[in-house]
Amino acid sequence: MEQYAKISCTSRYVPEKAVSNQELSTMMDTSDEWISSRTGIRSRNIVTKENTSDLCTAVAEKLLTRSGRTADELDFIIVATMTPDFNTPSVACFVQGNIAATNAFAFDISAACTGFVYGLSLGEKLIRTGKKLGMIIGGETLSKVLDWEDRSTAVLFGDGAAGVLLEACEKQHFLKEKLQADGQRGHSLTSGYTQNNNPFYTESTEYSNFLQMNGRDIYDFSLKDVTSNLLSVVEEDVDYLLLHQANKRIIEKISKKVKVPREKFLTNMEHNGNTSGASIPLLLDESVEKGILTLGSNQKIVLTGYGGGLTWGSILLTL
Ligand code: B82
Repeated sequence: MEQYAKISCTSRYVPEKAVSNQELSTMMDTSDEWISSRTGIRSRNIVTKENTSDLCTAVAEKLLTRSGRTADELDFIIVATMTPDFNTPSVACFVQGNIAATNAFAFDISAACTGFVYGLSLGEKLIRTGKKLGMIIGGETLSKVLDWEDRSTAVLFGDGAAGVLLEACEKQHFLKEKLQADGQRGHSLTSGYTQNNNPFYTESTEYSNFLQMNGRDIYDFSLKDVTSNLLSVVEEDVDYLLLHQANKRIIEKISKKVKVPREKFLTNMEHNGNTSGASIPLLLDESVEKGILTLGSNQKIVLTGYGGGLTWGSILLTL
């Protein structure tokens, strides 16, 4: 019998310290009015101690507690992140070790704000081809890659992690998807350049280690390429759309372009800021907690990620 995948549990973990726009305005030349009118962000949570693997481990532990599953039942752990603790080991391996998921293989996905959507798509294929249970987690500590002297980027991002359990079932929940990338435009959003310091190397640093973005270019990308991607999967009877939470203006514009009412687009950038790979699963778990979304309800939703790479993609699924 054919085997399908479904999301059977969600969870999230954000660090304790909330930083308001007001607090940021005491540290740099900015204001609540400037940030909130352009982005819809009022507050974000920032780590004071934890790294990405700590946030993701908390998410994984919650997923196990909530679902009643045990770590040894897991076949795989996928973490979407652009801010791993190390380049190696992966964050997913830290999580695997921390929860002792001894039967799971584990790896990270590097697809910036699209990472969770890429990871969920891949996880679904793993289940369709025989695996029974996996975790897809998006987790970031973007605060460590921000230039805290640059008011144009430092105010936009936040830290956090969230994820889902993906399990085998008999009904098809994943209905459509379209994943895309354009490496030729990759330099419009970069982070974490590593300078080569080997004794033979003669080039000097060309790129910043900090997160840098060309706002205008990626804004135009989100309105043009992401809109057409979303149009290729969206259906008339879709209940809710969960887009990457970069900026409320992007969501308002895309809503008009795809002619889907703004109320169907869920948002939470107001209190989380832009959490890159964590933004979509954070929105998913918060919406489940609020009762807007219910697992097992058959609600039809679209998840759309877009960001560095450039990468973008949408999945249409039922809960
Ligand atoms: S912005 O360039 O300052 N701008 C658009 C002209 C103001 C509305 C800006 C700001 Br502020 C915040 C975010 C963006 C943006 O376009 N972000 C993204 C676009 C595509 C993919 C990812 C992102 C992201 O920020 O994660 C623009």
